[in-house]
Amino acid sequence: MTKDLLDVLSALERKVLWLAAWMIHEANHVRENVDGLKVGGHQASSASLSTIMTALYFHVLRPQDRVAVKPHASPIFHAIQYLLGRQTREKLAAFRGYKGAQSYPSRTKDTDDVDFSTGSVGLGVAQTLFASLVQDYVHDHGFAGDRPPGRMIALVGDAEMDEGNIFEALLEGWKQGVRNCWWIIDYNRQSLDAVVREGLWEQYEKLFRAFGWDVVILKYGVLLEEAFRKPGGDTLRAWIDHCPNQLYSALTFQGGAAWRRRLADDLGDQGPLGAMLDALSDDDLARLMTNLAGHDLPTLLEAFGKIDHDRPTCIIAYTVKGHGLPLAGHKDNHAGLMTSAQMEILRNAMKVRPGHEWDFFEGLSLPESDLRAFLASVPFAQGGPRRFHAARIDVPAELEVEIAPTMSTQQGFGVLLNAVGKQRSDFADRIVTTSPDVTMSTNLGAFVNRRGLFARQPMVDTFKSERIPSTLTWEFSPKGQHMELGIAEMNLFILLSALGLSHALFGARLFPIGTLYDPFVCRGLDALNYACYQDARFILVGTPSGITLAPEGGAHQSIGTPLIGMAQDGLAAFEPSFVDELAVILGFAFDYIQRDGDGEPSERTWLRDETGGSVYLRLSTRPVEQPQRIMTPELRQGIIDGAYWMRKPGPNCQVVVAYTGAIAPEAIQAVGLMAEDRRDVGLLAVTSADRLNAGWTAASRARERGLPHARSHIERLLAEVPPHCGIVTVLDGHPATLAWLGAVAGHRTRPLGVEHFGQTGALPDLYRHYGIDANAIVAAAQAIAPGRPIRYLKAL
Ligand SMILES: Cc1ncc(C[n+]2csc(CCOP(=O)(O)OP(=O)(O)O)c2C)c(N)n1
Ligand SMILES: [Mg+2]
Repeated sequence: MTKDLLDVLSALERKVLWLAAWMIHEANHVRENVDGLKVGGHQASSASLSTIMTALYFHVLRPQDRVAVKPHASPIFHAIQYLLGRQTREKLAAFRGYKGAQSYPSRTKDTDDVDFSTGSVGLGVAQTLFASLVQDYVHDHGFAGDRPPGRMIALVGDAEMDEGNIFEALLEGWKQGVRNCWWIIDYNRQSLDAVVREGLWEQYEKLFRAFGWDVVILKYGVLLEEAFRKPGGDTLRAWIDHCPNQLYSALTFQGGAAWRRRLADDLGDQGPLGAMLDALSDDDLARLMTNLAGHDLPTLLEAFGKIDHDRPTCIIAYTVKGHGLPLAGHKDNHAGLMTSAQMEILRNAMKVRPGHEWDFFEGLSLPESDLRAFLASVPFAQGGPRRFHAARIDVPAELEVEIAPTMSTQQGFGVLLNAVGKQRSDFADRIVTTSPDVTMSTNLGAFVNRRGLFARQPMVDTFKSERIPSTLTWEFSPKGQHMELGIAEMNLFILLSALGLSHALFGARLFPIGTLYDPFVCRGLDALNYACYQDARFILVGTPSGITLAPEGGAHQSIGTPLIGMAQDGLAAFEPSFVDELAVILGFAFDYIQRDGDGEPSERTWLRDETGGSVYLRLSTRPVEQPQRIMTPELRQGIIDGAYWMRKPGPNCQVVVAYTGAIAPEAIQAVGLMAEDRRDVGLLAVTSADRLNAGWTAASRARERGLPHARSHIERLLAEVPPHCGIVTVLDGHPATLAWLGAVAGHRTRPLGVEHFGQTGALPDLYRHYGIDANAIVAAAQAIAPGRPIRYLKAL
């Protein structure tokens, strides 16, 4: 480590700190008249990582390394990318503004090469662990070419460690033999509200070691270490080691004079130590006492340089929240914002002239040419773009499936994947399945038997080698295609997020499929949201679902998931009734998750289908009689667009029944039961309320913006329905899912569904109890579609 390097890095750290402070200042003070809302500071929170990030990005990192940056360190991240030529001044000046640099690093909204979106604390941390597992997966399968493996690094807030999903990930990482993963804890001993408890680091240390991680504790910088070695230094070390976090923070905020008073009070006249401290000015004393390792470049560089192995490593680095700023150490500094007067003091200290705030080299004492040469040679910024574009993989135009006369969509899913598993193709080889301990019970078993489980080290299935009959072979190898997960659903979604970004992170296209019981989608919802937010691509299968999982019991019912499917951005939700529909949808999904166009919405559906996204399939274990029919191109298109007429309404139609999913037999039966008393009854099969609704909303918006001919799929379908006709909608889920159909063309509508939760029972009892059986559909039809009494109801 040369002095030149240290000089350049400390100059850059100053610059980064200044740029971050200035961008937040601009966001607040310059633009505060726009809406009167202050956007908060986070100056302090980002400053505590300024030194660590300077060391990493300008010296330690390589292009193949990937980093999840603590959300509030976003300004530091953007400032660094700016200096590396990957961020524009305009975006920095518009920090937190419309189309400006984002408040939290965002893969999709930022343009400066964010590896993982963060913001919901805890998720980015776990994502690095799963990304390192995925890195191993793609290397072992030969999908990564000759690209060297990188280190997956999380910059973690100390209070962020409260999030339970981090510990779930740790346990999973231990099981899977995680490596090439660093978690650097920004140990500033402050959260949002307060100062953290004493001795937290010891708990972290024990915990990480218990999970097989190396732990490196970086506490003091070279100035303090040097002082400790001088006569009386032991006393100083003992004092600072025992100094409570709150007091340390308060003194840091107060500065040199306060340190001097306190040390004198606590230590009295300590001979050589007193002389050493007396010799220092107030500023130098403050600098000494806050010389923590997380702000000491030599200590950081040495520590990072020493990690020459691939073992997972936790680095606990002591830092100061608000380092280098007048907010340093104050317990209320999280949202704190420097005043204009304080900014002027910082400006003077940084030697930045008004009007030159964004200039790269303003105020730095090193020659500009040296700094330019250094920036041009930063290892992290060598080579081309770090975000890869993996080629599209051909997927079969049609998925083969043998449909039994009666079967469930979940069974159909198993049969379809089994057939894919038999194929010898690049497509089939790139499927990777995963499930949180419900592999068997979600019908992934046949695929797993064919393709095996993934682990870097082969592991035999002892039951198999002992010749004990079992339906499932649980054999691990580096070529296996199923990633076993423990029950934690958060881990499922974070793994799907990592697998689903493999094309961009590692240049290796995968087709990730994750299965879980539908109600537990809610358990991992925030992770699912973040996976979609960062545009990870995967297929999620929620099965079984609704109250239709009756024998599974009331506690496993899912009601709101169809609404989640509709509302979740980046996720196209489908709920097929029949296996031929599922085959079409799954085939579509394999293509859809690979799309990355940015064109206009389709003029047929008004869906942004070119852009693609992830896919959610809500399936069922209910055996349903399958229709014998030919899959015409028109039917196929209807299934994908979200709906088709199972029975077209005639010109005098009085009632339409619109249904989704496993409840199809009840809808079909109800239509039959009222055929004699209501004319031309229509039956609308809705395979995706989500896509229908999205198309309708987009087409409406297009009309409002001056495209009068814009029509969505559902508008075309309902245009055939006479205005006086009533619509009964029904699904095994919340009735709001389809209730909006009435607003499309102004038809009177009665939405049926499930609003209450938790009753166990056999299917007919439950459907009756919740009012979604044929009888309830007919009764609803009678209520909203005037006409003679429906005989069937009288007969009951
Ligand atoms: C899931 C979630 N809950 C709450 C928040 C609000 N929040 C943002 S930062 C923070 C505390 C941060 O403390 P720490 O991780 O120690 O970072 P520091 O500010 O000290 O750098 C909280 C509670 C959030 N972003 N995400
Ligand atoms: Mg903190």
